[in-house]
Amino acid sequence: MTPGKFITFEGGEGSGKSTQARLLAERLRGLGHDVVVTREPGGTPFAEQVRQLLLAPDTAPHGPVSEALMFYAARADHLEKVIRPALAAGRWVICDRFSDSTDVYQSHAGGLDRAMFDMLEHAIVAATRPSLTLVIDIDARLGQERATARRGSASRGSDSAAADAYERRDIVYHETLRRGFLAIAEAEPQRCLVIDGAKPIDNVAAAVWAGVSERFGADTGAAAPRTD
Ligand code: Z5A
Repeated sequence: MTPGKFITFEGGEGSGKSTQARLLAERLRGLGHDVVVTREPGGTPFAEQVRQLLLAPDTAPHGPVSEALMFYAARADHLEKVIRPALAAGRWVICDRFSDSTDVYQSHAGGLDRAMFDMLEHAIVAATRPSLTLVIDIDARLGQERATARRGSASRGSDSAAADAYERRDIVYHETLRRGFLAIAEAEPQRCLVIDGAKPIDNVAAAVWAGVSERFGADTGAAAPRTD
């Protein structure tokens, strides 16, 4: 057991994971906590380079085995250099996607052999499993609409507006992903909490905070609600 708290956000494209990871970190910092916000693939210079390789549309698609090996190579570096040191130092770690994304994208939707996923997870993640996973669930079409709208505004202000290798896949694929995340949450209710991501941002943030407060109780440092 490490003294820190490990929280992951999972869900489909455009579900609002990054927005909610940022808002949760702000709230925890406001209570005086030391919080690391990170993401996968990414979180270290090496893992960010792997991210570029994996998301580049011109070299996609890749087979599920090569994808899984790349995601776990990035994850091994991320765990070693960022996540485990932060948890050992008692910090809160909030990660935008983690192993459940490999389970869903490469195994559930991509056909990666279950034994290979389990082997990689056991060898690389081992005991560093999240204490809480917030699955932000939305209709696949709504997620795609949000991602498309965001790309539209990004194209007016940055150079990263093209759809990546995963975003380019069709709606049936994105619906399969949604079912994959919900299946994990159903199988592991003690770790996972499903949040309705179709609601306005503040409502989703309130549901996230309710889940975090319930899971970590007094460790959040928030005053208990008055009952009088
Ligand atoms: N992948 C994989 O295959 N295997 C793995 O092991 C891992 C990843 C770790 C990169 O992930 C890709 O890698 C991903 C899976 C694969 N592919 N896809 N698709 P990513 O996290 O970088 O990409 P993403 O899922 O597409 O993230 P995203 O598009 O950035 O979505 P998000 O983080 O869930 O949403 P957001 O950025 O917070 O919000 C999107 C927009 O909606 C934005 O304009 C917000 O202002 C808006 N938004 C957010 N919440 C709301 C609400 N509640 N109402 C209205 N509008 C909202």
